[in-house]
Order: sequence, then structure tokens, then C-alpha cells
Amino acid sequence: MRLFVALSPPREALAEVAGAVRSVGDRWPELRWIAPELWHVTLAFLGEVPERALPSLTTRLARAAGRYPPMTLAFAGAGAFPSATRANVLWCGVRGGGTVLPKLAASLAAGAHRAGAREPERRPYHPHLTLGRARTGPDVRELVESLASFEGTPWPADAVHLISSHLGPHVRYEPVDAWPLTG
Ligand code: 2AM
Repeated sequence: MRLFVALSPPREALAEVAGAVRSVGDRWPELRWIAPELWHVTLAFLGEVPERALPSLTTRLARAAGRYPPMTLAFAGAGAFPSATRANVLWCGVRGGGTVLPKLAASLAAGAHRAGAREPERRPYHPHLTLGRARTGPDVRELVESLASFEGTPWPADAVHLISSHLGPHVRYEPVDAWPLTG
């Protein structure tokens, strides 16, 4: 199973981002926009995990989630990976949560690794909402600039979701499990 752990922001918060994206127009033909129904904030990408690892994985993820408190987050601004002059990923920023968010992300990845998932990422965790992707690395500075002033309504992040990703012509995400943040 191809798995990842994510926050699933409320529909209203995502609708605000979608509105901001619509307002900047459609002048970036190289960008493939992701449908808002698929938007999520990845906490840990686990990659291929054998189904037999699922019981241990879910126990460890539940334990990690239980150690951290709920947070109030807000979408704000935009940016691109690896850079706005050569963008492969266009994203909306996530504010709030202080140090809890990176610690939670690290705990989930470490727990999943102990259950047999891939090694945790070495690069620092950068919370984001991926809006679009581009293979050709277009310059999206103007687009990032247009979204810079966007500030969404704060929303409660009170649970983490384990999601299975089915690749193909149409990517499909299937919820597997979810645990509340109760620390
Ligand atoms: P994203 O967080 O930038 O959107 C499922 O593929 C999710 O896991 C996507 O949201 C994706 O990117 C995230 N992800 C993180 N690292 C990944 C990787 N190495 N391969 C695929 N997806 C990854």
C-alpha cells in the first residue's frame, strides 16, 4: 500500500484557498492544478508499506498522535519547490502550530519507520498545501506574488489521517484510519 499521513483541513478553509487561486487567473499553462477535493497537508509520506505491517503501523501512529495537542492553523501566502523561478510544486503556506507541527511530523515518520516504512525525510519539515505541479519548472514568481497577501480563516487541526494513495490516470486517495491529537 502506498501510504501517507496528513491533516485534512475543513472544506471551508480549502474553499477559501480555492477562491484565492481562482482569483489569480489561469495564465500558467505548464501548471497542472490539483483538484481541491484532493488537497491535504502531508505530515509524513510513508511510501510503499506491506499490508502485514498495518497493525503495527496503526498502533505506532495512534501513539504518536496521542502525544501532541490539537492546533489552530491557517493557510497563508504561497511558494514553490524547489524555487519560484523553477517550480515543480506550487503550494499554499500553513501558519500556526509553533513547534508542534514539525515534532508531530517527525514522530509520525519515526513511528512508521519502526513499523517498517521508509526512513524519515532528512530535510526539515515544511508544512504546505500542494496546489499544482509542473514538470518543466516554470517561473511562477508572479503567481506566488499574487497569492502573497492571502490569509485564510484559522481552522482546528485536531486529528491525523492515514491515507492510501492509488496512482493512475486519476489519483485517488482512500482514508484508511484517523487518530485524534490528544496530547
Ligand atoms: P505534497 O505533500 O507536496 O503534496 C501523497 O503522494 C502525498 O505525499 C502528496 O501530498 C505528496 O506531496 C506527499 N509526498 C511527500 N514526499 C513524497 C514523495 N517522496 N513521493 C510522493 N509523494 C510525496
